Amino acid sequence: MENITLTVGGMTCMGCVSSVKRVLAAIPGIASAEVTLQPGQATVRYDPAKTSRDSISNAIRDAGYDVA
Ligand SMILES: [Cu+2]
Repeated sequence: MENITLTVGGMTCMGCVSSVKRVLAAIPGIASAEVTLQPGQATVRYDPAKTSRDSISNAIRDAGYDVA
């Protein structure tokens, strides 16, 4: 398992946080995900054999948010 913290831009309310959490929960290989609004971050624990930092970042972007 690996841990990453991504800086997520564009989240403005707890609804956005819930949306990002939902997106992360749907990705196979993610063991746990914590999303915060202030600061806008997603901390993710994942299995690198099943997913990657790029895949996770792109899934968040597809949902309409920015990942640094
Ligand atoms: Cu929102």
